[in-house]
Amino acid sequence: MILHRRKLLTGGAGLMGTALLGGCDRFAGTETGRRTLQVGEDANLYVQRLLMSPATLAREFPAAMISPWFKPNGTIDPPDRAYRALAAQKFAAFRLTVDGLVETPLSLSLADLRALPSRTQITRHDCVEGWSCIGQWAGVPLAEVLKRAGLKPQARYAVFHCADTLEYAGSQDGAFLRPGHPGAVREAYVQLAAAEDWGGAPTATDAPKDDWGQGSADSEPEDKRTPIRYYESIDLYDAVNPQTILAYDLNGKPLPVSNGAPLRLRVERQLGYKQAKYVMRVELVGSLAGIGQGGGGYWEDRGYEWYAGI
Ligand SMILES: Nc1nc2c(c(=O)[nH]1)N[C@H]1C(S)=C(S)[C@@H](COP(=O)(O)O)O[C@H]1N2
Ligand SMILES: [Mo]
Repeated sequence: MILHRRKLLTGGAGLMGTALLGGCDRFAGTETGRRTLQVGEDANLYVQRLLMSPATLAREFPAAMISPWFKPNGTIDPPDRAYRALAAQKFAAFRLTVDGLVETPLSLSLADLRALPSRTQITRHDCVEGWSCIGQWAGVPLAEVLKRAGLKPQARYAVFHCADTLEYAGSQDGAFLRPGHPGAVREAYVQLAAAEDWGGAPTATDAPKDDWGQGSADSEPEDKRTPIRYYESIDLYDAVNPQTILAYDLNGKPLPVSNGAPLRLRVERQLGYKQAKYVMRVELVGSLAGIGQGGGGYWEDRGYEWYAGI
């Protein structure tokens, strides 16, 4: 099969926008193992090759094995006013931004996302801190979103920008809210809430709740501090894996706030901290150097592995 470079680069049809996916069995297995996309190589060609080889999938489980309760961890109730204003309106005004190295930047409502092809999977979530839960996730494959945006040839990574502040840059006050490890995020919020008004009381409870519609519609006040919000990234190899989805449902219901409402990443062959919750923006970049401190994620910039394979 001959791939025409120019054809693959034209607009939104750039990624997978052809009938190439059928009848390519003879290429199966030629792309084994992980390989990093090289400088000067075209993201579209790379992605085409990936899609022609069998995907490595995480184990999926029967419905009977779904955990009765999916333990929320890290941020469970973002205190950020902009997020709370969205939650107060049941995320009616939510828009996912897809931008960076794409041909067509997108702004997608929840209805837009639900209208795209969907995938449902029952998988096990493994937190780096030693607990697991099995849940059923439904969402739109990230590949479907990228197909509509169209990758520019220089794209190498998808970066997920989240709504929840974990700390303030260079601020003494930020020390209140600088968790030392993922399991400490919640306690940090509780301490911060006691120290100042965050426009809503973060809770320390694990109780599952139907929490859409809560919060305050107040707009974010002027704040001279620079919030550092949660961020994560994956390479294109994981981005186009069929199990990599932007999930909007957990166990057949819209995601609760505690598990990342209204949209969170599932990248099933990696650890819990890669599963970015409260995703507001997917940015395609050529390098992670300009993201946070360059490690590719909030926890990566604090010493955790970028490739958190399980
Ligand atoms: N935005 C955001 N995403 C996040 C976190 C967070 O604090 N903020 N914590 C991570 C960690 S350490 C884990 S284990 C999972 C927890 O997801 P859950 O709350 O649905 O169990 O979310 C990950 N994604
Ligand atoms: Mo975690």
